[in-house]
Amino acid sequence: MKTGYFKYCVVMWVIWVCCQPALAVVIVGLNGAANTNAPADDPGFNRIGVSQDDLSSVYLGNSWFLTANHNGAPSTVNLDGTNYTHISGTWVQLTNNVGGGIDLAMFKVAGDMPTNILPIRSSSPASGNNVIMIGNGRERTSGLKGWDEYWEDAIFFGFYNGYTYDSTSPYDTSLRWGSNQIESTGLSSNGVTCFSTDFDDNPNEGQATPADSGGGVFIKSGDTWELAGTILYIGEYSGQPSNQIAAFGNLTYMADLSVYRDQIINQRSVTDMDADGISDVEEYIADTDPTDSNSFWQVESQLTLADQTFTFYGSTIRQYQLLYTTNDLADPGLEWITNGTPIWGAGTNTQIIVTNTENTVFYRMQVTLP
Ligand SMILES: [Ca+2]
Ligand SMILES: [Ca+2]
Ligand SMILES: [Ca+2]
Repeated sequence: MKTGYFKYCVVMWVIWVCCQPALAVVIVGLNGAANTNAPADDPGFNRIGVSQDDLSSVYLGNSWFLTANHNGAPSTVNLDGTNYTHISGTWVQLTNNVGGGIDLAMFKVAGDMPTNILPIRSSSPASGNNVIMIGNGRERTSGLKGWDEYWEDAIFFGFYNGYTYDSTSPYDTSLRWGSNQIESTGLSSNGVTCFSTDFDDNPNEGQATPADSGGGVFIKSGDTWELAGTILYIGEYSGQPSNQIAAFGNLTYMADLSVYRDQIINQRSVTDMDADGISDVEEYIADTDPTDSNSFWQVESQLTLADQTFTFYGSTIRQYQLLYTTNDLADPGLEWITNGTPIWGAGTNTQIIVTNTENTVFYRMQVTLP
């Protein structure tokens, strides 16, 4: 068996076993299209993010996502029906115990995110543990098929059996869950500590397919579902047509997140990556660099008898609104009033000039996403 390495990775294959009628309760049809809604005992179906390129990730909390490093940084992520923008510069590759980069990465998005924090498993799972894997992988298109030992279509009984992926371009993908049991633990794949599952002909059994990389693997501990793994690679048979078939006996490799748990939790707690006092989300709104402590938004003002001139670096993709008040700043009824309409930033020396007719007036500048 060889270990395939795919720059995209998982659809969950749903297996129908016709001699077990009880399975009809959980499997909707023969075409593999089921399991696109959360299972009754939901480990976190709505925590799986889908990038603009249909790649998978998991929302950890505090605006941070975890994914496969080989997915690359997304521009947007859809989570539970809402699109969020990746905050440029927040992509962080995780490392092994000697500081080398591994195939896991975290990134942050802007927007009003769910506040609950996803529990991460603290110990390596054991062989036989039940898992639920969820990813936005490629659809399967065939019913159960058989191939001979040369991977030609079998006439009667297959030497290999399984399903073919959707081969249209662009590929169809779906967010889907599948179940499985852990086969092996303590594996090292591309320098990542992994565990694996084996694709068997069982109801709801899942196997990763392209675009599932970065998807989540959950294990229930007591009453709590914990994130235990990140889907990374597929193991195919030697000679198997690469990246086209999910055959029984194929493997899915998942990063064992208990090994990287401290690193993930530390990164998830970061709100101001460059420690310049301006949070990453505020820097995104101001279009400044969240990884450069010398980059943050500030306004200079110049007062003359007639005019006030406010000068600042204004991003050309952000708008700026001056507000003022004649209240005392300690006034509980303090009210900020807009001065004119928002202007677009114009780079260095963006200016707003006002002619003041008040005895006492306070100003405030606001930067907004257009
Ligand atoms: Ca299995
Ligand atoms: Ca900052
Ligand atoms: Ca900064």
